[in-house]
Amino acid sequence: MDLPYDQRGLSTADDTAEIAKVNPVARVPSLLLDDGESLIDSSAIIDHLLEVGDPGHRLLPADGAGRRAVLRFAAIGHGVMEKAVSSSYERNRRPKEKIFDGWVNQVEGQVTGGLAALNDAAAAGDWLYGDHLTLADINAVVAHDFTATAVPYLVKDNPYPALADLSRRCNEQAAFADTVFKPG
Ligand SMILES: N[C@@H](CCC(=O)N[C@@H](CS)C(=O)NCC(=O)O)C(=O)O
Repeated sequence: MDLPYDQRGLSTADDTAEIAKVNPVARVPSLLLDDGESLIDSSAIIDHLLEVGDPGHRLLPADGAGRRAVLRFAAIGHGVMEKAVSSSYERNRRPKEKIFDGWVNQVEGQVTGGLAALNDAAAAGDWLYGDHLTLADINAVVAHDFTATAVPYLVKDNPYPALADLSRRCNEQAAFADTVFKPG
C-alpha cells in the first residue's frame, strides 16, 4: 500500500513488559498510530490499513458474497499461522520431556488442513478469488511462507504445489519480498 511505517522487532518471550505497554495481553503484532492509539491483533490492524490504503476495496470487496469469500480464505490463512505458532511454542518453549506429541500432532493437522484447503483454491485459478490479488492471496502466501519458517518439515517436498507457486509469483513483487523475515 506504500504506507510509511517503522518496525520494531520485539520478542514475546523476552520483551513482554515492553509489548504490554501497547497491548495489555502482551502479544504481537501491534500497530501504534501517530496519535498514540494502539491497534492490536492482525485482523484489527488489517481492517484499519484497508480503510486507509484501499478505499476502492480492491483487496477486500465492500460487501456481499465476495467479501465473505475473501474473509473466509483470509481466516484460513490466519488459522494456519496461529496453529503453526502453537506447534512452535509446544516444541520450543517447553522442557524436552514435557513436550506432548499428541498436541503437536493435533495442531500440525490443523496447519496442514488449512494449507491443503488453500492449495486446492490456488489450483483452481490464478488468484484465490476473482481476477486479481486480494487479501485472500496475501494471507495464503504469508501462511505458506510463515509455515516454511516456523514448521519447515510440514512443507518439505512441496506438498502444496499450487500454493507454493502462488507464493513464488507473489514474492516476485517487492511488496512481498521486502517482508521476508531476516533474523538479525
Ligand atoms: N490473533 C493474533 C495472533 C498473533 C500471535 O500469534 N502472536 C504471537 C507471535 S509470537 C504472540 O504474540 N505470542 C505470544 C502470546 O500469544 O502470548 C494476531 O493475528 O495478531
